[in-house]
Amino acid sequence: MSDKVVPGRHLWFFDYHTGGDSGLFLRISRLVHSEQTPIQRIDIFDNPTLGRVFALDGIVMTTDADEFMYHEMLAHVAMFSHRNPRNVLIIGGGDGGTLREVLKHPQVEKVTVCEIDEKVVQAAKQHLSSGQAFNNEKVQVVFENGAEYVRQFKNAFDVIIVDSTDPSTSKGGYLFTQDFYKSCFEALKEDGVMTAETEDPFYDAGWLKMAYKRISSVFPIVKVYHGYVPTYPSGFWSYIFASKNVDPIKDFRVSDAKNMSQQFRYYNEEIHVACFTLPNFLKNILAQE
Ligand code: AAT
Repeated sequence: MSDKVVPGRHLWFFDYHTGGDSGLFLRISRLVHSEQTPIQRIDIFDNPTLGRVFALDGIVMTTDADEFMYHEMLAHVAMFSHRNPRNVLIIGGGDGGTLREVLKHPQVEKVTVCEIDEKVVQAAKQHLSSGQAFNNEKVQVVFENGAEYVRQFKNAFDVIIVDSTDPSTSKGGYLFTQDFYKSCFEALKEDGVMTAETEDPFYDAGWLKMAYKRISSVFPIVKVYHGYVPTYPSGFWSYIFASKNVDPIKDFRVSDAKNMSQQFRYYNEEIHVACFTLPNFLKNILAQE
């Protein structure tokens, strides 16, 4: 490649992985929105290959091209494991992607989104297609730290979905504590289920291990599953399913998932089962003390 600056090709975004010695770089073809909020830095820009990119504190949260992979896996593994998910709480997720997926389920009567940063929701409504999910009468939005908010509920929700930033970005750390998981356990009904994003098991295995240990100290059923998200570190993404007595395979509403399958671009009834099959390196991480 020439070392000359080509006009219009000089703006780049660098997302440093934890540790700072590897990462992802993306060309910016158009700057859309940048803002420092009291919580974090929001950047939204366009990339010719990935479409619109949304980043917080310099870390990619979503791109038009692959956000469906992440949001479908976070939402539908929980939603199709629950017998009748009517009342759903999403913690984080201010971009609206998880919300959009949850609202595809006809049983849903109410979805509460508890996002710590009001400015994320405002920017998403204005600049992201996922933000359009907030225009739905079943949705209630609360701007609060999810770890505080969830404490007030006992036996209230069918499904809780934790769509948080990583433990070192903005206030994501609150959503990886044992206290928070305990509050989620209590806020769930007896047949309730939780899913949480737990980062990549390659660069940040420590975070997954920490979340797994802490969730396992609170919930009797805890299962790690995985999916592919190309713009997240390593592309190999982990999630945790947790419940009091619901098993994500035995209790899986397979025919409902099959019937709704045309609405999804990543998730399907085969993936729902296959995603719980873990490679050995990942099993070993979870088995470590
Ligand atoms: N669905 C898009 C992907 C995200 S966004 C995570 C959201 O969680 C952000 O909008 C952030 O403001 C919000 N958040 C962070 N901490 C809290 C908190 N304590 N309470 C409520 N909301 C919070 C996540 C992508 C993760 C993958 C990349 N590492």
